[in-house]
Amino acid sequence: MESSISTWVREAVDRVRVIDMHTHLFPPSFSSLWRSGADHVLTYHYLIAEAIRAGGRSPEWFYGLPLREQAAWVYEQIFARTSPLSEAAMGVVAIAQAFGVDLQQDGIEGLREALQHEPSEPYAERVFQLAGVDQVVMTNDPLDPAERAHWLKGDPVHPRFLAALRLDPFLGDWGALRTCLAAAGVSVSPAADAPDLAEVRRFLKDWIGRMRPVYLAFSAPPEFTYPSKEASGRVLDACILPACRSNGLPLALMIGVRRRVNPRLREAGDASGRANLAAVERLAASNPDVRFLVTVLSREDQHELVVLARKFANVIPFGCWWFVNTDTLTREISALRLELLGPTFVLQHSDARVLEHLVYKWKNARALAVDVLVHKYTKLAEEGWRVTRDEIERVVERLFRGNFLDVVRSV
Ligand code: RAT
Ligand code: ZN
Repeated sequence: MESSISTWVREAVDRVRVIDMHTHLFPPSFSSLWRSGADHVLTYHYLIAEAIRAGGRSPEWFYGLPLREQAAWVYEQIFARTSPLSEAAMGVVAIAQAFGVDLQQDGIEGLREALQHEPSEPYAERVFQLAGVDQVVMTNDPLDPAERAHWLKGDPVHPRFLAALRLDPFLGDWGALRTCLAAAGVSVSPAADAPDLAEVRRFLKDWIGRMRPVYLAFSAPPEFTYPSKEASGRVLDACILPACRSNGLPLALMIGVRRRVNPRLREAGDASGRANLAAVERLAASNPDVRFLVTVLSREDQHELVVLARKFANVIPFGCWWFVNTDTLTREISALRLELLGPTFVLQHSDARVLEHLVYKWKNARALAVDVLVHKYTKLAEEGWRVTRDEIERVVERLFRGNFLDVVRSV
């Protein structure tokens, strides 16, 4: 029985076509935002933080280099001078292997030759096939001028790329939001009063119509609280939640990020902190008609999130985010979720920033799913349950795609 279970799980996990519910990828038509190729793979911000630790140069020196030299320097620190043992470094090795590059022999030049830097639909297709991914959800910020320009020009969005309307500035400081809105041609007063909130609602309606997102989303610091009398609390209650309701869209919350604790590291300078999950509890309780996809950044919050999800069916935990997307912690978190929720969560998302990330992030997610599911199904068989191939396939399908599709379709 044990060997059939292991074969059935492996085969189901190998075969499943993933829906990746959170990435930072863009389609080839959004050319200025497209990221692929060896130099981008090597200058992933996860690796920049590690290379600067190892290499003893300042962030200012590093960011002063052109992209190719940054990549070569990261390669030198992490791959040439030591073993690439971190999660992100091993990811590069896995990408090289998938593209048939012997990194130890061919080095950075071998990787540059095998991976394509320019936007290209056939190349995107090849990477999606290599990773076994069907569709990815982007992170779409209507307040980012570069991104806005692509949408306003009406650049076509390839069907493999789904949109998600990302609203971080709407939950931040009202003054900063005013400045961003003004740059987008929307004028609101310092008061954040009823007419201002009506303007924000109009802006969201406009962008939901243009992007056709599958969900609305924001990331928040550990201090995120609900309800709140601050302008951000009013924006949430009077604009974002009503937009979710009227468009039948879920809201994704990513909580626990402390932005730029080391600003010199730029994108690599964010850290994590413990979230206030009582706020999520109040949000879920006061808005039973909205579904919340929730992920938390600190390891310490994972158990509390799962317990909360047991109490509120409109809370759906998703993925192992950023600093908890590691070999060790993804297994711990996914087993914990299965133990307390059954297969009613979204197993993983990639957070890919560079196209080829899909390859190693989903390879890792598949490996973790095999380990955790073989263990659980073996135990289930020992308890006397006649495990079938069919039920394994259905659970794998739910964890890698079906649960997410149910959330975005059924609200
Ligand atoms: O994982 C990351 O790359 C982070 O920089 C963030 O993008 C995070 O995932 C986010 O979406 O805020
Ligand atoms: Zn992200």
